[in-house]
Amino acid sequence: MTIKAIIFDVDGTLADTEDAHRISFNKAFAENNLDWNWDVALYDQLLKVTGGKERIKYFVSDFLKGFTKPENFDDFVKHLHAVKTGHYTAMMRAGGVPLRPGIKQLINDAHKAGITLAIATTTTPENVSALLEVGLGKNWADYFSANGCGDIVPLKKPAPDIYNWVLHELKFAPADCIALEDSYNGLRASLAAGIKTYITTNHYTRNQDFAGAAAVFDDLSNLPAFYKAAGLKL
Ligand code: XBP
Ligand code: MG
Repeated sequence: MTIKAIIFDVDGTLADTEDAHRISFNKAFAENNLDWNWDVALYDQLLKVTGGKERIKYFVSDFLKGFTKPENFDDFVKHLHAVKTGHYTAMMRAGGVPLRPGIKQLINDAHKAGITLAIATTTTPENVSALLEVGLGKNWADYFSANGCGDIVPLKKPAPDIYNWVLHELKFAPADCIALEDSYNGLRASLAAGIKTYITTNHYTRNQDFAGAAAVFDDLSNLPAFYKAAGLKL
């Protein structure tokens, strides 16, 4: 099969961003006089739910005892998440998180070879721009033919919605594409969309279940090994 497109997950795949997210959530909680603190061990559990707003609701429902939800709970969560996103994008713009090993080279090699590139993520569009403006430069969007982020689909990963949205945008069949992911939720989503998927792990996802993945790598520091496994002639 000739690969026509590579679809990239963002958090944990393009860059190891989850602790920057975690720190940004904690800043937003403190600023709103909430004594909530998501340490690494708790955040590892909360990552079971994708999407920042959904994750806050999961925390309130399944981890908090005795918290009285404010009346307009949805607006309360949206506000917390907007404050969090402000902190996260500021961290990214301050050069907070570099792209993971091999990612920039892969994007350049594939783009030069005429392979279509796309993004499929549950994170917020502002977060993608802030990360990639630093990682790939201000014209970062020129590399990508589709940028599937956050709330544009009804269901976030592990649902396949964001990958199906990207396939529709690209007008490619699943068999024309490969996906690059970091997590169980991400893999479930891309496989449910019928897309052959390669995994690069990180400290949050390394012990997750990657059954069904085409291959699992620690990272892409050995690009030739990835190109060989994926059948990419770059
Ligand atoms: C990972 C996520 C996101 C981030 C937080 O997305 O699940 O929710 O943890 O970002 P990806 P938001 O699909 O790129 O791995 O607060 O913007 O959701
Ligand atoms: Mg991810």
